[in-house]
Amino acid sequence: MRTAPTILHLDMDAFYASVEQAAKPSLRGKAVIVGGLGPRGVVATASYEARVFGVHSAMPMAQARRLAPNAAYLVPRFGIYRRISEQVMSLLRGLSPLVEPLSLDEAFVDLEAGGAAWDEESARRVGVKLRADIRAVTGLTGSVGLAASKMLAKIASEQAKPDGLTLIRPGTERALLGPMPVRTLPGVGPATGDHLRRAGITTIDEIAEAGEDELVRLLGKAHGQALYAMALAHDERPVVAEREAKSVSVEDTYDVDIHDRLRIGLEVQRLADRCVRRLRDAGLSGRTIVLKVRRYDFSTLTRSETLRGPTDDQAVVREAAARLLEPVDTTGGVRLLGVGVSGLADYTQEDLFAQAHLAAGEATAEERPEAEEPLAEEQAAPPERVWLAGHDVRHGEYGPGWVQGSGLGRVTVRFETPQSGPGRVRTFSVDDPQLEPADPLPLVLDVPEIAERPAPTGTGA
Ligand code: DCP
Ligand code: MG
Repeated sequence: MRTAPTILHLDMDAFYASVEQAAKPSLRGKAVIVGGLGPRGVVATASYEARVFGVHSAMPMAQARRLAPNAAYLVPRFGIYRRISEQVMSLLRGLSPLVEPLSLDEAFVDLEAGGAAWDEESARRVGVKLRADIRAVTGLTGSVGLAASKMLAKIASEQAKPDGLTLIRPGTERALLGPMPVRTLPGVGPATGDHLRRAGITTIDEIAEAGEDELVRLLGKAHGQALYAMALAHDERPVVAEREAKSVSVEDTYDVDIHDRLRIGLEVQRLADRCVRRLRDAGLSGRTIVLKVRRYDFSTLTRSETLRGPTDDQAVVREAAARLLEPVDTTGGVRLLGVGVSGLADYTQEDLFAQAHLAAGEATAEERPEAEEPLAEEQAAPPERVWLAGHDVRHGEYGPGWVQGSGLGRVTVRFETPQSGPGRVRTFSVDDPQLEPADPLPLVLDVPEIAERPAPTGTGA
């Protein structure tokens, strides 16, 4: 393991919710919950003000509404999240060629590979400047962890949250990890956590004390050994640049919404077959099967299932896709279906034990609420316009604003912009000819030029 804390982990704070607060002045300092607002909706994220009420990612929206009835509930605006993510990732790439994004708001950077840092002091300097640059360019805050390994860098950024920086000095890792709960380690999700607890192991020290043999007995060879090594703070995983999520997917948009459940099932089978052909043509196989369903109201749902091992088997993909479709409510009709197979999941993100014990028949379907912006063609003359809470609009007389809510033929709009003060609300008829959907406004107007690399303030020697 390297001897300097030159692996950086960045994670934006309450990402979707922070974007919404930056865009909508009236929501700053307030409880904001972003996610699927339909009956089966799930929380994507909650602002820190909303977390006080116990609301968190992946919680059913109905439960969130009970816990925080006065919060603002918004549908995600993926377009702007992606744009801001690109700005952040490009700042990271200015630091090093070795940038490994894990999601829209999270990445590892190998600072040593880029020559940006070589010791504790230079690493800290880079981290401090990065946070300031992110703020200047995006208007948002991100937390930074610095350590000598990926695992510790990620734990550090978690500790730094929100809006902070934590550096873990090489040599202090064991003492720091020891008292922490086992769930802190990458690859330990609820299933592994429960399993270890039943064996009397709740802290990382207790993993180390149990010894490798015991861990292997409890969790199997690969995972037992991996977990034991992590408990001793051994983590040699390199930062891998642009780990291209190897995935193949196909989708179809239908001219007329499909209502017939049987037909939907057949379409999913057809897409599964096409997806497998593409997979084989590319010489690939994957472990995660993904089903995408966009309903009549543009609400989009992605469900996935991870298999025990990678597959390019048509029957396996077909069956998994059918299983994923089973619980999906398609009353009202669907306008788009998609099937995909994606490559290996990063083990820092998943529960190793749950995965290992997942037979093809036991799905741990993970649902992510999505409400993607309707495609241009789909926007053409919908019979009745849908005004999604949080989405951008423009009114001929009052200018730019966002949908605060709609129902009973009315839509309420708050007229404010990222640069204005909190604005006022007005109510219109849903078919008011003056009101139209609009593009998101930039959060920062004059984005400063950031030097590609920090000015050298010392020698690399
Ligand atoms: N996300 C999601 N569904 C989840 C988890 C996350 O849609 N189950 C989305 C919304 C988050 C974004 O991904 O804003 C980033 O996820 P994080 O886990 O980093 O959570 P946040 O950035 O929201 O909060 P934190 O400050 O804890 O990082
Ligand atoms: Mg985050």
